[in-house]
Amino acid sequence: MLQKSVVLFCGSVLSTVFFSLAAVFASPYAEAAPVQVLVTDQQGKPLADAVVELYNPQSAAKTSGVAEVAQQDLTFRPFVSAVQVGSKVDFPNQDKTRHHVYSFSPAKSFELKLYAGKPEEPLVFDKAGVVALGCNIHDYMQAYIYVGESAYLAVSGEDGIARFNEVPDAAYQLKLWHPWQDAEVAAKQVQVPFAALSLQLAVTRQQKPSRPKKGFGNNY
Ligand SMILES: [Cu+2]
Repeated sequence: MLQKSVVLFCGSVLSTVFFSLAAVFASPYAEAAPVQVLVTDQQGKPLADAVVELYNPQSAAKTSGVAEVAQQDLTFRPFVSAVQVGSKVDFPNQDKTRHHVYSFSPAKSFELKLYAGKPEEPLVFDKAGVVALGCNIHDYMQAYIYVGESAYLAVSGEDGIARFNEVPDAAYQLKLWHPWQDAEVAAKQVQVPFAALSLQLAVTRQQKPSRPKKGFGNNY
């Protein structure tokens, strides 16, 4: 009888220890939830291709991933991507033609001669900043890679919404960037979770770069 109560006692102590350990390992965040941010232009119209970064010191400690900027139909896809510092980016050429991808941006200066079906090693983006991509063979080809410090980065879709799968509850600096923005935007302090967040950004809209129509003097 005595033995049994000792065992029970030990069991409850053990489970208390495990629960406390779980709480320690889960720290500093208790909860994480999906987060959505709506980005609109100065007329209130949804703005696609806007990068939203949620930064705090913990967010920078996460591991980085792999991203892809393909060349397809003589166009970079996607037009805007966002990756964390230290991420690898692949540049697969899905066209039959050759591309010569380059960037002169201080965050990453490089050039890649890409042939169809011949994969190159992915490049590591190890400096925060915006990397503007071009192609030496097709002048109109343009794309951007936003290299952020945080693991929490999202690019808005055609509906203007930047979607994050899971962001731990905490205070963040929200950074907003768009290739067509009229001016740099100051970072803004936000607290996650939030019910709804809508941001307005003044841009000068342009045509998204894509393969020129036939009959305009091109012979690709
Ligand atoms: Cu090209």
